[in-house]
Amino acid sequence: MRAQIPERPGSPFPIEVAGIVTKGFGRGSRELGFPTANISPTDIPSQLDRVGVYFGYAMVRQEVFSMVMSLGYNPYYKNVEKSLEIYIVHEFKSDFYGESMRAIVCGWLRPELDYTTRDALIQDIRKDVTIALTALEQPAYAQFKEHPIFKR
Ligand code: ADP
Ligand code: RBF
Ligand code: MG
Repeated sequence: MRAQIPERPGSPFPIEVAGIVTKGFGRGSRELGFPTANISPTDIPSQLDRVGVYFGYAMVRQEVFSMVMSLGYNPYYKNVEKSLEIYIVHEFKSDFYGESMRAIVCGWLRPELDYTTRDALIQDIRKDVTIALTALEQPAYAQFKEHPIFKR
């Protein structure tokens, strides 16, 4: 089910995302233990035409962190509207709703899946984080932490 992560990012990556962090249903932190910073569906770049789970880097408050991203309809929750949500691998002391976020999407992890239990979804997100952090250690991916969109 999970695709092999290529040694270096290939087309269409890297893809830039930028927007203001908006409110969602509040389930990420409350139900899953993975808060996700959502951006408005209108800020979803057209190159991101495939729903699923991705990884890369995201910047908030001038600092760049590793991230995993979910794009789509969260089949486990049967959302009607498409969402783009980023879990940043960092413990923040406060929320950052209304603040700007920029990201570089470096690669694809897997399709969005439905699950029989919430625990199974949580386990898969944990695995996504581990795989993402390993991939981002490779120089071909790590270089995007210094991407020009984070300097503007
Ligand atoms: P919502 O449905 O409103 O997006 P979440 O439960 O997903 O609610 O929480 C997301 C919010 O939590 C983000 O908008 C951000 O302000 C905050 N937050 C705190 N820590 C993180 C983190 N590590 N990654 C992403 N968002 C975080
Ligand atoms: N939701 C799903 O319904 N199916 C998934 O496969 C799925 N994968 C996710 C992977 C990651 C890395 C993250 C951060 C979220 C994922 N979600 C998935 C979205 C999750 O349901 C959503 O973040 C919460 O509902 C809070 O909005
Ligand atoms: Mg969220």
